Amino acid sequence: MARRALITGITGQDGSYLAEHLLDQGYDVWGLVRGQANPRVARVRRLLQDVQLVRGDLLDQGSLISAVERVQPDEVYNLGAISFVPMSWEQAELTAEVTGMGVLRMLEAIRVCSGITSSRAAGSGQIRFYQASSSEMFGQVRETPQNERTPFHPRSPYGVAKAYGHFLTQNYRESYGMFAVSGILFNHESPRRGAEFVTRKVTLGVARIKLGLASELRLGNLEARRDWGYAGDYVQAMRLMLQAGTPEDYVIGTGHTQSVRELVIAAFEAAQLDWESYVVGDQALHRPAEVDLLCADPKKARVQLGWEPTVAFEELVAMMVESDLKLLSEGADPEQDSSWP
Ligand code: NAP
Ligand code: G4F
Repeated sequence: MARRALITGITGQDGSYLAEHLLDQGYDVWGLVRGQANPRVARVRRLLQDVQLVRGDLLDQGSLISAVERVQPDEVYNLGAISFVPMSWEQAELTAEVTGMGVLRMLEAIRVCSGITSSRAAGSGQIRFYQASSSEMFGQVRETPQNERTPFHPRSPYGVAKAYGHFLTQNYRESYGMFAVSGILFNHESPRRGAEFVTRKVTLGVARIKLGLASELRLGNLEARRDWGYAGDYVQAMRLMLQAGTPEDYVIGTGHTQSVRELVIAAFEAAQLDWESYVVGDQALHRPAEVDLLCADPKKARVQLGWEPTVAFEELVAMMVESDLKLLSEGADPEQDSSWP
């Protein structure tokens, strides 16, 4: 019988790629959707027609229990979150509730539906749980590159909430014997990346300038460095973690790091434009506390899971510029959720 997966965050970048990957692998895929009139649900219905939808919200414990009871999943992928770091300063409490406490609610839904108590540990047919942890937890890094043993020093309410979810996942594994793991994923991007994140903001900005729809691109800190990979590669690592013999956490990244400035140069070059003629520094886009440098050590994932990234930084940036040029040329508005390449 096909394995059954429940994905929270199905309307997001990773949810879409993970759903496609699991469908390819023969899974029955269910997506948790929230809201009374969430416009992103229509996009999922249109582009992921084989995914079944179930209503629920990471803020609502009862809805998660009902969803798990209805779907009867073999695997749960918890990708739902407030994921935009600047928003976590503006709405710190909401971020803690969704990105942090949402993990507790999802784990509790699995525990209750599986009949697991402190005296009755998880059995062999248990639901396997994946938590979307983040390299933001490393924050002000203590060492470079960062691996599974690098201490955390989060620099935003988002990073703090992710650290809570990370340790809680570990705790449910240790307390109840649950197959509960975290993927500590470094930044990963794609043509489906939200327009608020810097890669997509830059590639959309370049496309608008190239097509004569804009004359400048306003950006914050150009010196921050990130380890950027391709989302399509990273969702494969999520599934591999849940197929492993033992539940363990893994760092997922490329092992390379580039600055925002290098991202900008690569994106403008991909459209044969001179970046210095268009990019404008904007102090308002700098963060109260910055994560200056992220660079993964993905050796454990390579050795134990056989996982490797396949798309290099320049290729990723060129792919995103090309996709945004096509979308805008066709008259689509990527700020609206109607389009999803
Ligand atoms: P994304 O595109 O921002 O998607 C976030 C998802 O969370 C959306 O589907 C959103 O659904 C859902 N969500 C928000 N509030 C919710 C709630 N109250 N209940 C249920 N779902 C809710 O994020 P992404 O880039 O795909 O990332 C997926 C996960 O990986 C996130 O947890 C993120 O923090 C984490 N992560 C991402 C990266 C990266 O570089 N992309 C790196 C490390 C970790 P709505 O349509 O309902 O708003
Ligand atoms: O693209 P970003 O907004 O991503 P950030 O903050 O690294 O977070 C992303 O990756 C995390 C994994 O490490 C995820 F957990 C998280 O959910 C999210 O997906 O910003 C990247 C860098 C920052 O240093 C920021 O200061 O780009 C810099 N930046 C410079 N100008 C800008 C801008 N970021 C944004 N969003 N917009 C700018 O105008």
